[in-house]
Amino acid sequence: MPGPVLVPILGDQLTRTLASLGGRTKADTVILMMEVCDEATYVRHHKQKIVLVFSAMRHFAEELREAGWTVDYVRLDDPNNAGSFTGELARAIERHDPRLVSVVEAGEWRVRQDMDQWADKFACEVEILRDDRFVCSQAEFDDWAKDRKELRMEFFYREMRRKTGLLMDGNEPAGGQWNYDSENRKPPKEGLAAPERPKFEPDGITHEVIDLVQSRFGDHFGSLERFGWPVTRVEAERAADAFFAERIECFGPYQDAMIAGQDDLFHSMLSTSINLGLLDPLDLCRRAEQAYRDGKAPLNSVEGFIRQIIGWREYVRGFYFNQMPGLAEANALDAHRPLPEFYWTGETEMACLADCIRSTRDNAHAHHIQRLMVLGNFALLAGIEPQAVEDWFLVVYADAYDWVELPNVAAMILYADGGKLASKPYAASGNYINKMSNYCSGCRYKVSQKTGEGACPFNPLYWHFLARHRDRFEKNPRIGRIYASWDRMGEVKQREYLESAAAFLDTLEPAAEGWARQPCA
Ligand code: FAD
Ligand code: DLZ
Ligand code: SF4
Repeated sequence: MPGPVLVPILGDQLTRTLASLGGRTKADTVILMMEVCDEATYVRHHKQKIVLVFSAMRHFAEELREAGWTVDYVRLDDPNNAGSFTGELARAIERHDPRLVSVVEAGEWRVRQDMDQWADKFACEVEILRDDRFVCSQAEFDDWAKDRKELRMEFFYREMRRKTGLLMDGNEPAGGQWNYDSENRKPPKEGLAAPERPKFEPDGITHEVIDLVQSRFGDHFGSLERFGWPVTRVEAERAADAFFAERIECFGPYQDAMIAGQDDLFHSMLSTSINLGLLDPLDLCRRAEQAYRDGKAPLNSVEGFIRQIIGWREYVRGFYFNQMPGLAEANALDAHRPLPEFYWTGETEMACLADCIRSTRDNAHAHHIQRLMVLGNFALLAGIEPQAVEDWFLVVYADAYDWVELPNVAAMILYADGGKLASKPYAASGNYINKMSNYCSGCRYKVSQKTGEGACPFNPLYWHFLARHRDRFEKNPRIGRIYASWDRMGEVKQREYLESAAAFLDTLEPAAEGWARQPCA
């Protein structure tokens, strides 16, 4: 008798329609799911992320078993646990003697490298299938990218709109424009409040995982108290229903707004579920379009939401595999300052950073504009070493996977790729944060003060950044003109800016070693 087909399903592949399950018969298939120490500790993930992934994996295994599949589930506390995907696959091959291992390509470069060795390592046949949960295949992205001097999301996004037919009226974009971003930059008005998103009470499975994570990874960053992420498809669907019913209308206009203490605002908070595979991104886009077609949501909100998914999400994934492995080492701006300690402790008098780090610690989440224009902007202006910033972003967010975190951090916020992904760095002074948030009114620094003791640190840091990278950005069509303002200031004012920035940078305590990475115990 030939052995069964062995189907390994990784922690971010929790999708019933996964390509490796297509056309399989239940009697002839063993599904392998593995909790392994390597994955829990290649960076010291936020505790909520480990709970989320393990709990979602255990619930998914239950769901598959209830549907009649045979699932071989290896728990982290199995005394024989080999600690790695490859080690566990070797043990499973001994147990089941499969005729074929069929697996969907891993989302992370690191794991893909290991997976590529499996065919040589093991005696049985190994097939690696394309992850068809993305609209754009890698071959298609590479083909789109190959003769372009610059890769720009906007043009890629239009291709994806045409390909999916989303928000298309024939050959034309719905409403006559491709992009309604100019309507999506409203500052938060006084009293603006978003409805609370649903939180999901931990059940028995989640509680068991919480205990495991407390005992094995209790010293990792972050708090578990507020854990309320969807861990099943049903919960994730409920979270999506609530977004479409209550928050999508304001999603667009207030996409860039920030309010102290209001951690979610009108964001969907669906990235953890999409990235795990609990929600189908294309299906969410179709629901968003339907809301627009039914007159239940405005076009600027719906187009903005769809652009984040079939635009940015697809684009960064294509970009990641197109640029790896070099992207992980890139440091075009030659930035070498260590990550400040306050990124881990939240202990800073800068109210904007303190609030974003508090939300990150409590929720394993911060919304896009907090990641981009506060946490990211500071790291860019202060010249923090890209690899340290990348590690931080990979550790702290429940939705973080290398394929999506790295392009956003290295290329979008730090310009470490030298401008392949974005046409300019997202550098901003305190003015921007003041306009888009209520942070500055509660800050010990004065946003209107440009230099000297008490000035908002973003103000001198902004000019310090531009001055030190003048050679690179002076000819940039999108920000080059700013140097005329710098030149008009005159030497005395310029020196004040540079000295204020340098004095502030001198006060930054570098983070202790070992926050982000430690070997598997
Ligand atoms: P919404 O604001 O509701 O957006 C809807 C969906 O669009 C998101 O769920 C997400 O799937 C997608 N999306 C939006 N922006 C992006 C983007 N720039 N790249 C890819 N997908 C996007 N997203 C991650 O999923 N994982 C990460 O590790 C991650 N790291 C980031 C790091 C930085 C420095 C920045 C600037 C952005 C990062 N993002 C990351 C993108 C974005 O911030 C999150 O997807 C978003 O905050 C998740 O919250 P939400 O579901 O409420 O998103
Ligand atoms: C993030 C994560 C964690 C913490 N643990 C596991 C695990 O034990 N087993 C597993 O299959 N997946 C885990 N994951 C998600 C993986 O890191 C993710 O599937 C791969 O990195 C994608 O290449
Ligand atoms: Fe942040 Fe500066 Fe505003 Fe303080 S004054 S909250 S540091 S932008």
